[in-house]
Amino acid sequence: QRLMPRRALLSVSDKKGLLALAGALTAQGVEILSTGGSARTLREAGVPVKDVSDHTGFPEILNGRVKTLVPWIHGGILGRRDVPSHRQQMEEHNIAPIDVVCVNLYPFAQTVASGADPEACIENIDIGGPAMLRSAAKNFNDVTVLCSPSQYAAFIQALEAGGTTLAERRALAASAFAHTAAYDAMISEWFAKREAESHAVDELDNDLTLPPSLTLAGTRDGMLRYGENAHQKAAFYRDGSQRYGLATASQLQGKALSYNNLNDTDAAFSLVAEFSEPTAVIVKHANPCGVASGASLTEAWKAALRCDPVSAFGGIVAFNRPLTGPVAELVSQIFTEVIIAPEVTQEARAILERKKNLRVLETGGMPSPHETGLSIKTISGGFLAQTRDNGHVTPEELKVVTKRQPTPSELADMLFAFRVAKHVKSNAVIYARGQATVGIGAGQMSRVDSARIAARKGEDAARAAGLEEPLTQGSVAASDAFFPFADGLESVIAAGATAVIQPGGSIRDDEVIKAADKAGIAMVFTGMRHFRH
Ligand code: 93A
Repeated sequence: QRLMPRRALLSVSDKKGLLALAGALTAQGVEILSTGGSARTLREAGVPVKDVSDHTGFPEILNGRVKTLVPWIHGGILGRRDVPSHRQQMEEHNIAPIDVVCVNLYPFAQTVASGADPEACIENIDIGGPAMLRSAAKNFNDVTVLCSPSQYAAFIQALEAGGTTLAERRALAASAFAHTAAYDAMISEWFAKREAESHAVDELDNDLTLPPSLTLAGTRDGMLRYGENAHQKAAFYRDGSQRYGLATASQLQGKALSYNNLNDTDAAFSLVAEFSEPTAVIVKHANPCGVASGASLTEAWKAALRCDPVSAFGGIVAFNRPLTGPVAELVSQIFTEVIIAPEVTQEARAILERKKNLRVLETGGMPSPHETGLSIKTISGGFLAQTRDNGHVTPEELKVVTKRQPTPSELADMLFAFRVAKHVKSNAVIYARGQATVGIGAGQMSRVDSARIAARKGEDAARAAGLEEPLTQGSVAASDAFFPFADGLESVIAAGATAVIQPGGSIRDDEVIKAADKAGIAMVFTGMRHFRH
């Protein structure tokens, strides 16, 4: 049984096929109601049309956000013609039945695809259209619903045949619900994507917020897995200030560098860059545990490792010469976190490749230890900035303060040890012999403690090497700052040092010099201090 409509509501964004549809309806004597733009199109084409606002007695408001969301429209669509109470209530409230609803929705997808701003996308979320489609589809018993121009032709044919059948209306209802479901899915996807994006941005921002002054100093090279500890966020910023160094090195292999790796590797490479002879440095917790120069890197490596083989486990190793196969072979005998060198030969690479996790960095050259630069350290509520410690003492600047003059070899070792001291956390006391550290005492609150720890390291190393005499016997000692009392000096004398290098400048220098003379050792003042904290 076909149902001939008496009233139709046309509200379409896509005006395609609209005039043909309206013409067919008009030909059957169907009254046409229409919303703003659709009504205008029809009227301009000479199709008789009644504005929805005239029909409802209620204007389109809120820039069209509320055009059809009124009882005179939804009541007209949803009211059941076969239920007397519905008919009665419709009459009571002056609600005229609407038998055809033809709607196509605001072009949300096209708006998004056009790259429109979010506000425009949101304005293109159709509310009234889907509401009418769903009302009409729900009441398919009495109402025909059209949601796409592709459905018009069949509908026009049905009209000409006396109206739509129930089966046709039910099929159209199914299409309408599928259409609104797909439409909502599109919107929900768009929201979900935006949520995910905004969370990603939030996360990045919350990850690490640096004072703007610091952010300007460098470009963030990406987040590190974490900071010094797993609960700290961290990132590496490069400021482009160095040509050959950690920041410009290429990583040849191994796991990603961690915050502590970077910090330690920087310490190791800055220290090894101090020396012009082939030199090896092993660092743990940003302090060296072995430094040595030699005729070859092999010699240097062996001597550096001898200083503290226990601490060297899991260390950071730096060289100032191309890393060759034989040296790579030696280094791979102990567990190492990072190796950094100006160059890594093909032979060395092949050897190191066996250790999958070992991080190997090639810098392409050595930085100058005299480079200027800024060193920044944060403190609560701000940061401290200073020029980097690029100071160094030449043999001519040394002042011998004892009766005994240092021998040329003592002098060479003292200069070596003082250069190492510059890279050891204060209080630093270093024993060296034959251009190799033999005891390093770092980061103690008392200089005497640093001296004792360094001496003990020399004893341990000797024991590990199967030697009777501690390695500090006959060594030289370097102190990063002056000895405030004679006790520190007495401690290094007790460890077997025959010559001492220190800045001098204590008000008790006389006492300290007297103790040196009494022991018959040589002592030189540098006039330059190398605190490092
Ligand atoms: O802004 S709406 O969500 N609120 C409404 O009340 C409403 N009624 C119809 N969108 C509404 N429409 C939509 O307007 C239709 O779905 C159609 O896409 C469009 C037709 O508007 P016009 O006839 O003014 O071009």
